[in-house]
Amino acid sequence: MALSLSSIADELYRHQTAATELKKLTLRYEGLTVDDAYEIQRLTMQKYMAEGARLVGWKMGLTSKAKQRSVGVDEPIFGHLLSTMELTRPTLSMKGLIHPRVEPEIAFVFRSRLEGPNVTARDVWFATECVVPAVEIIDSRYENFSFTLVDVIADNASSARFYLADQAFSPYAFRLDEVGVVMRQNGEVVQTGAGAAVLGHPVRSVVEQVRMLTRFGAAIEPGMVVLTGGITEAIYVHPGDRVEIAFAGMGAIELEITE
Ligand code: OOG
Ligand code: MG
Repeated sequence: MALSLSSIADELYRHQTAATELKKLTLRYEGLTVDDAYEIQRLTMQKYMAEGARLVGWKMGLTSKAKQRSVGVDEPIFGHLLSTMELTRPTLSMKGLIHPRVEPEIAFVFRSRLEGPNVTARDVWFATECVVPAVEIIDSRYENFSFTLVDVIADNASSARFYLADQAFSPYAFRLDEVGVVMRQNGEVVQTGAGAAVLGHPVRSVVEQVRMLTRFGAAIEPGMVVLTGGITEAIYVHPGDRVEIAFAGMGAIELEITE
């Protein structure tokens, strides 16, 4: 089995780097488990790291009911965030992407390590340096953006790019569950939501992240970022689009989509 997981990781890596779609793994390989899928994810990410990418954090996904419903998967998942995925300016090039979608998120940045099965919200606050409005660009490598739980985990939870706003905030500055988000595409309101969409409160997503990482022998390390999960449904974007995401009291991100 070890051999075939690594050949599946090779296949995903090829599709991720070439930006080409593939057929769901679960249609082609029988009996893949969630643990297998996380192992495929880890093996795939190791290939990027062997080429110089750094692990800069983690992302939670499918933490909101809207997102779970839209993809037909009813439990949270996590993925790796690599230095090569981070945008340093709010401009998204379609190069290297298949059918990208954009979603608003709250990011946490940590100053101390978090690990263990029994981490509480209190531990998370104590370890948090700041919170930052963020946008994630997801780009499932599966045909039609359609997958099962096992498929999406293997594909690093659809991670493609992410961007953190310039302004960071004290974790105590706002009730993050009550932060409202308005997403506009070319001036038109396309999604609205509030932080509470993320497991009731984004801090719960970090608690869940640590719990899941602990199961796989990993942790949140000092300096890492965690994306807590889409606050609204993700929207498809195309070259020439301007996406504005306003976070009440925390400013806005204006993302420009180019060829
Ligand atoms: C899976 C990734 C979901 C989120 O924030 O919920 C995600 C997908 O929908 O492709 O990143
Ligand atoms: Mg996301």
